Amino acid sequence: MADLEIIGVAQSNYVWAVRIAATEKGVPYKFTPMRPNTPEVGAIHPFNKIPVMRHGDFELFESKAICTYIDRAFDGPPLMPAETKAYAQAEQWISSVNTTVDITCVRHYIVSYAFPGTPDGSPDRAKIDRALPVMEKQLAVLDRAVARTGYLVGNQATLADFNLFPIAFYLQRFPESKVMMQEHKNLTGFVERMFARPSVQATVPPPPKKA
Ligand SMILES: N[C@@H](CCC(=O)N[C@@H](CS)C(=O)NCC(=O)O)C(=O)O
Repeated sequence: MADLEIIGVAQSNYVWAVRIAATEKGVPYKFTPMRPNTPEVGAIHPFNKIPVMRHGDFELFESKAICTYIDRAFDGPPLMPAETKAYAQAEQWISSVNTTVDITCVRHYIVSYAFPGTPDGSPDRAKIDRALPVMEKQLAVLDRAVARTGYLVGNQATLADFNLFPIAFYLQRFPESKVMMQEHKNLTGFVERMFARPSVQATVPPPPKKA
């Protein structure tokens, strides 16, 4: 069978999560750097987003679906808990992070620094300021969620943690979120613990190229 191919931009939190998942599973893969909104990505993803995946003649889009495929198609340590309630809790956190935390922390806040779309390229202050109070609440929730065991579910890392980690990592890079992260010691500890994992060390994205 052909190698797994993961396609996207290394710095994307979702691409990083998928690469961590493949590495945790012990699955070798070819990484093909490719931006969203390109014909190559659009040929796989109907909304032209990254990551996308190819395995032989099988193609897939959406990070969670890709991670699930990797978990089920290959031998290796399970990425999701076996027990039903813990499995559902991992699903719960993936869904919630992707539909709530990612929107505020990445799409509204980080993107307003990294790709502001302002006439002079300066950060989109209005959008950042609107995101901050919502982020405060979300980070407090996440801090409480990892307080007991250091992981979102159970006492070992699951896909829920691989999915959250890139977002929490990037939040340490921007001014207001860096301070917020420092105020949430459980979440900071989570980032440190995850960052030390070989799967994360093997997939740390290079700094983004200057435009
Ligand atoms: N729900 C999707 C989200 C994918 C997504 O939003 N990817 C971003 C990069 S992190 C993207 O492709 N953005 C380009 C765009 O929306 O035009 C997933 O989990 O894969």
